[in-house]
Amino acid sequence: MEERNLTGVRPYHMPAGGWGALKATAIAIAEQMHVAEAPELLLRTNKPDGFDCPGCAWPDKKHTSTFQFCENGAKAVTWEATERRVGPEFFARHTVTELLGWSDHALEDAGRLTHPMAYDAATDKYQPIGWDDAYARIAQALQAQADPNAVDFYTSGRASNEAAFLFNIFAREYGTNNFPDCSNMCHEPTSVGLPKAIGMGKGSVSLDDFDQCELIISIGHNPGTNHPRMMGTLHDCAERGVPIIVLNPLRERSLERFANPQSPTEMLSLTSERIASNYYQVKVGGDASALKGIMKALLERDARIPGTLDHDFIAEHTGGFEAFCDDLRATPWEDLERHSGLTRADMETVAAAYAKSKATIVTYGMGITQHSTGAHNVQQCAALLLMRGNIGKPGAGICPLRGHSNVQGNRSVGITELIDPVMFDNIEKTFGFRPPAKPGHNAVNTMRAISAGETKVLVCLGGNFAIAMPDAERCEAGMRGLTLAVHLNTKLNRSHLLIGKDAIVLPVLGRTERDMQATGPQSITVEDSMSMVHASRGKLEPASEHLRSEPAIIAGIAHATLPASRVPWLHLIEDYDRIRDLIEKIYPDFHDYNARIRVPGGFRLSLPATERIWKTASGKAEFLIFPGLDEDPEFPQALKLTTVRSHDQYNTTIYGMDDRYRGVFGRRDVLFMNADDMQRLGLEHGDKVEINTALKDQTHRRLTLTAIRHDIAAGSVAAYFPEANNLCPLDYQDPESGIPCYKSVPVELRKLPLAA
Ligand SMILES: Nc1nc2c(c(=O)[nH]1)N[C@H]1C(S)=C(S)[C@@H](COP(=O)(O)OP(=O)(O)OC[C@H]3O[C@@H](n4cnc5c(=O)[nH]c(N)nc54)[C@H](O)[C@@H]3O)O[C@H]1N2
Ligand SMILES: Nc1nc2c(c(=O)[nH]1)N[C@H]1C(S)=C(S)[C@@H](COP(=O)(O)OP(=O)(O)OC[C@H]3O[C@@H](n4cnc5c(=O)[nH]c(N)nc54)[C@H](O)[C@@H]3O)O[C@H]1N2
Ligand SMILES: [Mo]
Repeated sequence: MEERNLTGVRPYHMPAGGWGALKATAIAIAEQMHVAEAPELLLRTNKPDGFDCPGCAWPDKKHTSTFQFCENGAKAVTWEATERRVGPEFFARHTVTELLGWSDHALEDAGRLTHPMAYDAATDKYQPIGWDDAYARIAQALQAQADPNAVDFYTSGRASNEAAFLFNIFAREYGTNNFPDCSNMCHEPTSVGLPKAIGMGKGSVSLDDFDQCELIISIGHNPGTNHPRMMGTLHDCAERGVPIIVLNPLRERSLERFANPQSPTEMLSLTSERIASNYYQVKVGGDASALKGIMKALLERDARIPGTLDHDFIAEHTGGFEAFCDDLRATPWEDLERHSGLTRADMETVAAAYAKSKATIVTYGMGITQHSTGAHNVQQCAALLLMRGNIGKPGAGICPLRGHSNVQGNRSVGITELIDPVMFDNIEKTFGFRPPAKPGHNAVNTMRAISAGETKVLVCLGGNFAIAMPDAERCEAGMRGLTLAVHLNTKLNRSHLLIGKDAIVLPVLGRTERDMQATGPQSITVEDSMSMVHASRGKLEPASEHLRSEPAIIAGIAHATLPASRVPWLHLIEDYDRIRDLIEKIYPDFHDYNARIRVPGGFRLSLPATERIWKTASGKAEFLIFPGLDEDPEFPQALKLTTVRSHDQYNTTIYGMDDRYRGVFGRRDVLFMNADDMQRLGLEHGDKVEINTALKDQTHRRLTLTAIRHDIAAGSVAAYFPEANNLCPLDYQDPESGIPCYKSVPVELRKLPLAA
């Protein structure tokens, strides 16, 4: 049949990267700022005396590399350094109701926030407010709460260590452990699942390990878009002949072929490097089965070829191996094939490649974590590595790809809703108060409490909480019940417009900007995906003279709210070294903090598993069994919806409407589908479909999109986040880690007439 010609949908056959990426960077710069200023700005990214790129948490070698070209890093930087401004005149022109009709792209594209603004119900507009008045209004609302647990403190992962630490101490002194954060939607399964397996909730590899590895297994991440600087590393490994095995339901172009914009030869000769040696299109939600199949094949191989498994390592360093093997043996191949979508031969091929490699890295992203089995999935990755002793040796290990550029650091300085007795003891010793004994809310529990009317005040250190969360309609209704929402942000977003009784938006300095305090310009510090902590210093003139730094705003609110506080808030922000001295007292791993961040490249936090010290209950690394194979045993026939990022977005920030490498241009209203599934359901390329969640929980969730044929595993469909968040149920989460299942929602489709 003749293929329908669809506007803005055409296949992309070029390698990722290359001149296309260079052109896209030039356009991004030209749209947002004076082209003459851009090179200087971009050259300061990720330099020892420059600022940390807000784009992603991938590290830089010794943080001293020459300029690393990165299209999406440039977008993140120029989006912040834009010349457009959203000030009092802007708000005078637009009511909140009118702004609610704008797209997410249009809201942020309007420019940088310049003044503190407070909502005025009479005019339905945000009106300017002075900083002290804003602090007083917030303090009054906080002091009015009979129960401090009626307040929630949300952190998005761009905040610096200094800001996150002050936020932590402020909220705990105020009297709550309610710390929802973006990590609850991102790598919580790593933070919760990995410690039980290897005694720490962070990655074990460093960049040097990538120089020495013999095999990379890459699962559920899209680095060409989300960690573009990682492409340079993968490209180098591929060039060295290292096999790269990919498990991903979508054929992501950058994982197939990549032209390195860093390489003059490739750029001039229009050549590129193959990235994946083997690409397996696992079903959405099929990773645990695929990993179990690979491990089962490995076990069977070990019976034939002794030495396949590292029995010495297993005996000396691990527990639970026998029971783990019994489970693998008892799991039939047919089940593993059906649930993973891979054949037994595929899984045996991966096992054979793995058995050949003396040093293997498993690297993964949201395709592994955002599932009802997220923590188990992470543990299966760890088990695969443990079978051949691939943790705690050069060239090997586990490499979770963190999201926001400092999401890992926020956790290291205490952003957690859980009770941490050591931290609480140190807080008591240092500040003379003890945080409350009751655990607080994570992100999902916060949204539940908001929609139940139990949370009255929400204070957000960055981010776009209500839009990033599942169940958009429920979140919106909940936000409208708040007494007060406070948002510290660089740009206007939809969460600011979901107003209850009162709302205050406070404009913050970005990473790129100079942060001047009483003792002079300040540096902040961040931690990358590989636990390296280093300083970041912005140099640009701030977007407005009214901006304040995140630490200064938190200190201002704390000072106003807690007049009898034992913390010298205003003294601390005069010189951020003073904040770091306190961080070191609460978290001894940061010892000699101020001295060590002054060394170019910074320092690495301790990672016991890298030295084969296992901080688990048993003192050994543990093989943990994943019971059962299906995430949603109730819905074996349903299609599984996964929600993904386009190439032109940063989470809820939509830079533009293209998704170049997936061949989608100028639109985001598509549902990626497998050709056989379309045929089975009587759908044609370009048909409109109504998507309904198959979960039976009394809520009718639906969305209309255009179905397009795409190279995606059978039984799996994909749509863009955040448009599809309405289809993700808030209560559908991993029981272990609490993460919402953004990457595996059972859905049913209904064909609509084209005119619908
Ligand atoms: N430019 C840019 N950079 C970013 C971000 C951004 O939005 N834009 N976001 C930042 C943040 S906060 C994060 S957390 C990271 C996110 O980085 P990624 O983890 O790369 O994020 P996603 O786009 O959500 O999707 C990841 C990949 O998972 C695959 N996938 C989907 N479902 C499954 C599954 O069930 N199994 C497997 N194996 N794969 C699956 C998808 O096909 C896709 O290739 O990136 C960070 N960096
Ligand atoms: N369906 C679905 N939903 C998802 C996901 C998914 O894959 N699928 N991914 C989840 C993940 S991994 C994450 S991390 C969350 C993201 O959730 P969030 O972190 O809450 O959201 P962002 O979109 O990153 O936040 C964007 C806002 O950050 C502000 N901002 C930017 N830079 C700064 C800064 O330096 N300081 C301050 N204070 N503000 C700043 C801007 O005002 C901008 O509007 O979304 C989650 N939601
Ligand atoms: Mo994330």
